[in-house]
Amino acid sequence: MPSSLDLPRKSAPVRDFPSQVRTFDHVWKIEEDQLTPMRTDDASLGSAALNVNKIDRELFDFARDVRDGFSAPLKFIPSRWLYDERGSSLFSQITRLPEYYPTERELEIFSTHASSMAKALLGSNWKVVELGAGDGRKTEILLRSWQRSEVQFSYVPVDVSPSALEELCKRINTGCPGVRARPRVGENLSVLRELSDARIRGEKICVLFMGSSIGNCAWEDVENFLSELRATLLPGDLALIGFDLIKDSKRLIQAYDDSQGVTRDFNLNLLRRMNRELGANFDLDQFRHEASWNPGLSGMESWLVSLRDQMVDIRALNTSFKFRRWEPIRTEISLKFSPEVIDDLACANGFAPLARYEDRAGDFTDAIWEATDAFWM
Ligand code: AVI
Repeated sequence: MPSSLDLPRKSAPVRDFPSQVRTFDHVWKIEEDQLTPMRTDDASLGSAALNVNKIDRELFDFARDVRDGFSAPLKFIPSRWLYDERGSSLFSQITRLPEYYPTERELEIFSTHASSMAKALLGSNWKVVELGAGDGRKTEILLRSWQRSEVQFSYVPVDVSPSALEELCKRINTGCPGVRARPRVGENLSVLRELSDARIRGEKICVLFMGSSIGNCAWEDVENFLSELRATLLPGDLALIGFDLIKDSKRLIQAYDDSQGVTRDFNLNLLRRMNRELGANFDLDQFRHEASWNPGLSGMESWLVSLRDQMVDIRALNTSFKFRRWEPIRTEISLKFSPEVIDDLACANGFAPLARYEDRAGDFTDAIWEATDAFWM
């Protein structure tokens, strides 16, 4: 996500909160008030109040992004909002679809090359920090191999969703006995900054950012994210980043518009979420999922296309938006990378590319970069 940049999240927002705060009336109230931040340090507020605060912030951000995105000439919604609880579960299903190759390919890369990757970590003490931690399928393979290779590390998964982290930690604690996961709830880069500042003498950080989540934004946001990432690290720290490689656009379109319609449901779920959380009245049958390849962007784009002229009310914003017949809303960008661009991104942002691993079909790559000392903000 732009600038403070925490890229789109693959997890559900905070749960277990008092249900009455999840109403559009509440959001509207904080819209009017310009969101006066609540104190989070007041013990007398208790944990329920802290949860309310988090939910307020999340809903406020959602309402603001919808307002801004629907007011733009080409309507868009940032893709982080695709991941409510149902969206996260649909994304999990997507990763198992035959057309959606990236997850299987990255699993193959880790199964084949994790022990070779371990060589870059031997001889130091590491904090392995996973940003936007997923369901742990890939992490488990990687960490188990690094354990076998006798890499010295602790593991810190970071996510905005406590429930997603809980699931992940269960998996790692069972799958990798001996690795103690120390989860941290929060935004990727702010947590990473805290961890980096608090490191003990001699400890190095290895950031994991898998699944090509780095591609879910505009190119300038990729650059912003990488330079901010580098600014949180010290020379000698490492980043292991997954990139989906550029390929035949026909395959890409199938991957983002699968035959079972799971990606369609995933995309349309955004309208369902706006109805539920913001009091909108989208008719899901009046929008169509489309996925297109944009060669000028080197990226896939996902859209929701209006099938007729229609007005939609959004009570949280106390306003209505007009959608013309065939008018698109952009809901996601998934950039695709070439090996040269990946190396250029490293060098331009204060990293030295150390190694790159591809799956046998050449669909996906994981790059290991080292933070260099020649970097100034
Ligand atoms: C999470 N992210 C890397 C996925 C992607 O490929 O851009 C999200 C996704 N959207 C539709 N299918 C998968």
